[in-house]
Amino acid sequence: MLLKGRRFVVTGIASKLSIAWAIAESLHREGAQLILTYPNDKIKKRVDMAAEAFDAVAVIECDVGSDESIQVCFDEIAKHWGVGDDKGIDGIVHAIGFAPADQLDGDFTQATTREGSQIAHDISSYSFVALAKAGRELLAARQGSLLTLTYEGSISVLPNYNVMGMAKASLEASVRYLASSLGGEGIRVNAISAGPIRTLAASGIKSFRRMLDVSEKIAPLGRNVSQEEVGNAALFLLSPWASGITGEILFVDAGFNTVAISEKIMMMVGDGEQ
Ligand code: 0WD
Repeated sequence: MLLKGRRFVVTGIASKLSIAWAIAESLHREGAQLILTYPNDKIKKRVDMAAEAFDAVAVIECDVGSDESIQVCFDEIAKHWGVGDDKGIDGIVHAIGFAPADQLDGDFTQATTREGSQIAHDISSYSFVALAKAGRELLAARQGSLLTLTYEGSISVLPNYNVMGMAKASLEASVRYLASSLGGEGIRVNAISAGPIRTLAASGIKSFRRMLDVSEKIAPLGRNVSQEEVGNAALFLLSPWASGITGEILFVDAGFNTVAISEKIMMMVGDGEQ
């Protein structure tokens, strides 16, 4: 019960496979209270299921593409956790990413458009800053922290990840700027760079299955990571055990990012023998 009595807002649950579902599960296991958000009525049912499973305090609409929706959501959060001597929240989880499907299919130079790029950056990157703005006062009241999810595509090229690589690079920069901006108020800001995991968002990336196969061959652990492993790392970063950590991008990817060329890769390209 590491987080008994602590309060977290979790965004980005779209199904039981969502990374946010596993994060909520980890937080709940350790006794945390949760408020879950959903972007629209289509997703609400699934978030209601999570709310039941994790005994959530409330389920609130929050479309991060709209400042008005974010404001209404945080007004609602404040009704639960913004009153009394112990007011405040201990953490906000941002597990949101989106780019139009045509942006994630084919040659980067050809596929990327101005509109696609704007949408990807708005929903996948700026929205983290928007949540930080909206939650600032409540987070400061309890020295809370912000956590987002990023991917290796921000620093290295992966097929079809395209404009999402740009958006994730921007998101990671925002982690550092937010950490600097909010550190004086005791608010920590971190990210987990997760290895590839089969979820709804991932299925929008062309050839994602093949990427899963290849990445498990390259990763030092010889496998991909699970939602639960990301959930447990999130639990650590959101907990008092990580009180000295901010502005950090923590890789939870079975070591994939540490490899440039390994013996295994040389074997794979038929170059095993000297
Ligand atoms: O391999 C993976 N699955 C990885 C995912 C590896 C590394 C990082 N990530 C990241 C994603 O980029 C994302 O930032 O983890 C985060 C969570 O993604 P997920 O768990 O893989 O995907 P999913 O279960 O689909 O949840 C993402 C959700 C949306 O799902 P859909 O499938 O409906 O697009 O983000 C939410 C929505 O619930 N979302 C929004 N929430 C509020 N407002 C909005 C929005 N405008 N748009 C999407």
